[in-house]
Amino acid sequence: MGRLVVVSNRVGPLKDTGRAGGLAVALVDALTKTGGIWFGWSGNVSEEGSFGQLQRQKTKSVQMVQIDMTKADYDAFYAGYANRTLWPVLHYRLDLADFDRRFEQGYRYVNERFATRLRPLVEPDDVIWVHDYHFLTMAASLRSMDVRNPLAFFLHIPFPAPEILAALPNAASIVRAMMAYDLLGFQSERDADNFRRFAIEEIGATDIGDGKVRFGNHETIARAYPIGIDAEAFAKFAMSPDARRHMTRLDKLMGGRQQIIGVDRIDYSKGLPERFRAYERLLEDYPENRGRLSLMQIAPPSRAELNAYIEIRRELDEMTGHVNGRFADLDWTPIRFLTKSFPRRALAGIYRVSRIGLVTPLRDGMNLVAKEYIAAQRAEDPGVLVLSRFAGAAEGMKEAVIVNPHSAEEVAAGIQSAITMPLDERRDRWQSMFERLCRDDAIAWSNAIMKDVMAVHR
Ligand code: ADQ
Repeated sequence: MGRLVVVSNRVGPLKDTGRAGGLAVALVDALTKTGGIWFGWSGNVSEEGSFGQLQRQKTKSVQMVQIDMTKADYDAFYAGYANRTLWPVLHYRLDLADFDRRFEQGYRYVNERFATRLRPLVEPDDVIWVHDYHFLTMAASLRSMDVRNPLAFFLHIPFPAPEILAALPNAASIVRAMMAYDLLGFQSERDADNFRRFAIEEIGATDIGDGKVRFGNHETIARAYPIGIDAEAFAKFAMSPDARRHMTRLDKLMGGRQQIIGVDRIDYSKGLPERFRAYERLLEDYPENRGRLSLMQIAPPSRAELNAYIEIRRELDEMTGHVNGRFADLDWTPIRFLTKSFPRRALAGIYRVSRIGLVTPLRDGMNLVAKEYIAAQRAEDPGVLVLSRFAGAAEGMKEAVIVNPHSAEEVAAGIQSAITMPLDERRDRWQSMFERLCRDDAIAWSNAIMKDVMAVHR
């Protein structure tokens, strides 16, 4: 295999800043192995937009190349089609989707423009690996520019059931464009299956078995490649001095009480209001937890310019006030709601002192917090993960306490079973999950995709 060319909406960081997610780490590792380019949007809006200078930054074998967007591109492509149309539809939220025709035009245009700027950078032996819902139609653009290289794609978010996707205007045309990739990677078997079903039922592709579909005379692999984390590195983070400092501070604050931890970007897919309601239900149905078990929710704001996000934020502030007003005592605050970011080592320490990891999205591609929580636990006295059945992570973490996030009763009962779970059982469940996380880590994930795209392209 030649160099790797990674395309994603945002690029980098190349160095472990302590803030980089597992994804950046996995990609940097894959990139440094072969050398290559990481191409994407600079995050800046300018008058020249994608017609401006390429912004290059090079470290040893990896080059970051970024371009701007115009304000019009940003509105239609990013704030529009990506975040107001695709994000809700792919998370099964047709009620929140905005089907503005100009968004789709802007989206296709930016995919085409990015392909045009990428084209001259590509060498004949390169493998191109495109990421996420921002660039579903990029392969079709690249192929029309006579790019012959292997083309892989990974979707980080869910791929919905065909019955849902069919509501998206021109869904069939978008999926036809996706078939230009040689490999389409999804987070879960369910997602891969949804994609193949749509391709077969709605655009007349043929199922040729082994997770492959044929459209025209082109074969595409459409399989699940569940993303992993660097579990061993994260486990080490949890023992770092920075982690210890946060643990000591929290231990003091908790004074022998126990804590549930939630960590999510503020987003309607994460089921945060439902989670707060479930915690309130826990205090109602299992009053022995009053004064003994608090919920710490860390939720940095994201996409704060969108109305749907402003509303959740307001709702969560209100609910925190309501639950605390109802149950707080002199020396006990039931919910602590923090809307800031933490360095990853600090976060690892916070996971480690928390007896329960509460991950209850209504829909989630994978959910890396679930994996990080397990990686950060103490082997001798691990906490328990309470996990939504609608997170991709649930397919590979069957030893978690699996719950339906829509049911406050079920989540409350799940938390209660976690809090009363005997040490032996906690250890057994944790051990199986941790071993699997170490084996199916971020590197294994990118290797599997690279291996398969090379094979199918040949
Ligand atoms: P996200 O929707 O962002 O990712 P997730 O997988 O949970 O969701 O990843 C969030 C990352 O941000 C985690 O690594 C977490 O530690 C970090 N993070 C969150 N809050 C933080 C805070 N306050 N401080 C510091 N770090 C914080 C998308 C999909 C997911 C999929 C990933 C990767 O929506 O389903 O798992 O991509 O493919």
